[in-house]
Amino acid sequence: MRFSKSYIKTLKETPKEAEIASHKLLLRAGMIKKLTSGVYTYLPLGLKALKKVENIVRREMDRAGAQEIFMPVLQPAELWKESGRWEVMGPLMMKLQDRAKRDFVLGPTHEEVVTDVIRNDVASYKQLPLNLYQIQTKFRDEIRPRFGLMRGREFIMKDAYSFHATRESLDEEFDNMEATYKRIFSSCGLKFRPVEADSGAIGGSGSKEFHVLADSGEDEIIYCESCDYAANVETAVSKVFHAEKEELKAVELVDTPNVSKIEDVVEYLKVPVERTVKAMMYRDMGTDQVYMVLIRGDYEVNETKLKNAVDAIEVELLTDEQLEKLGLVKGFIGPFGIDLGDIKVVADDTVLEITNHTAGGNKIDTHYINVNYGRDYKADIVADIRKVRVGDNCITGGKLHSARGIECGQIFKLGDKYSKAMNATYLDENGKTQYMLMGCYGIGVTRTMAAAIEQNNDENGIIWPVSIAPYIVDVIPANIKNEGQVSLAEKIYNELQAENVDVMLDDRDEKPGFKFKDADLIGFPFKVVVGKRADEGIVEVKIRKTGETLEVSESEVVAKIKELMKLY
Ligand code: 9G3
Repeated sequence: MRFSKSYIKTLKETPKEAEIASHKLLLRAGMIKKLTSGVYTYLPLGLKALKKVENIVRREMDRAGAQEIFMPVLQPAELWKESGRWEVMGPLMMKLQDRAKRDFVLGPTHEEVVTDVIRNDVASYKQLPLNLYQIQTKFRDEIRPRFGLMRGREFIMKDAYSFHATRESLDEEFDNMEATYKRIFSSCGLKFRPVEADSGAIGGSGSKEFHVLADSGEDEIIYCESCDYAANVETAVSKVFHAEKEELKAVELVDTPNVSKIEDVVEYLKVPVERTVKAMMYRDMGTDQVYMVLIRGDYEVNETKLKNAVDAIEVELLTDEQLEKLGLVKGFIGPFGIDLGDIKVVADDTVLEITNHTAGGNKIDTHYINVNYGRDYKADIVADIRKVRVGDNCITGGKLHSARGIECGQIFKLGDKYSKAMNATYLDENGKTQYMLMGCYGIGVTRTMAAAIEQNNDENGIIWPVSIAPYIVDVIPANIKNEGQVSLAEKIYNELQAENVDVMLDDRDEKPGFKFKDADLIGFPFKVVVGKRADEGIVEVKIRKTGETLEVSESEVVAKIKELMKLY
């Protein structure tokens, strides 16, 4: 491509609304242009990189035995009513009506559509297993679209859906997709980690996320320094050390004037924090059920685990006035010596291991000591609802660390959630009607492209991995008025094109420095500068990632570039 002919508008200034590197650089390099909040146009350079990511995904999904289809964006509401998700997804769904006032949704995901496709076609176990995928635009009306392509309202996802007659077959495909995702993210030149994840609203059991590691990542990943355990903090678990068991003592109400924070209770009552229990008051936002959540004083409640324990879509802490209305004394709430009414108690499972623990006295400036679970109170629900802490021990013993991650992929075992709701059945080998088992597998293609920039940039701009760079080489004649330089540059440009190397020729009538800055901003992996030594047949090959400059004779340039392409 000739630069002088291409539609590339680089920006000197960073648009003020851009906060993270990829958002700034995609705009400055002229790769995307915002249409409206969370909605972007992909300009030629941006689209070329996007297509490279898509084609890596496509190549590996085909290789994994999945078959590509293309499903509609426009989905009838009936399907979502059948699956029971029409009402519960809230304002995140982009809904619209057609001329006959029929309800539709712009697809945020395609479980309902693909299950509808299959249930009318697959009738026998002989047709299973099946893995269908698409690379398609999705719509989700995010409250706060931000970070450019990282969290848009219209974005491109590869979403795949597999159908199985047995659990073993589903487990096999889940592992096949995990291996495939590793190949995809490696081929994109990304540093990533697969982590245990929460199945969330999608339901089903067993899910893994693939995080591209970057400080700007929205997610916190917990990982063990000595084994390969890694999990999203939402589901991560760790080893717990309990205070040693004591003889049960009698409960006692003690005055603790103005002592409510855990560290003050520990100080005032001279008890180890492992022998304290705090009560947090939560509300299920769907059912309004109030929960008294009990957890050891040195841990924090993990709201994702709590939601799963009480089967809520969303939970939130009660406000001060809601506490008052319930007659609860903020800072001194506890499970003992109180009429709970229809408040349900949820206890983190560590609470059951503590003998003679403290608890709120349910009266201002008081606490109970020597409270014992079982003897003095019971919980309605007992579960691990704690947030692991950096420095905790992994269940295998090693220390747990944390890193920031950008979730670029997620794979799920759905089970029969959708096939049951939508009656997708098949006849098994005994002629018996069975529900299919499903898996689903997503990759945020546009998000992955942005994540690649988060991981590969410096103060001059983007540093594209060769595999997804819009162009691999930028051939730059240093002086456009110098016949010799221009014709050698053209010669090298044509040779690289003949070798199917994506090459840009910067034939603009601009100073070399101007062209170098553009080349570094856009992030071409290599520059070939045809300058002063052109008449000796010597050109410079500059490597964007390392800043290295190699003197190469013109006859060696193509071979050198092809050799370097294997390394970056
Ligand atoms: C919705 C809306 C937003 C959503 C969903 C549904 C996320 C929804 C989860 C998934 C699960 C998998 C197939 C590919 C891999 C991910 N946000 N999810 O189901 F209606 Cl508005 O999308 N889907």
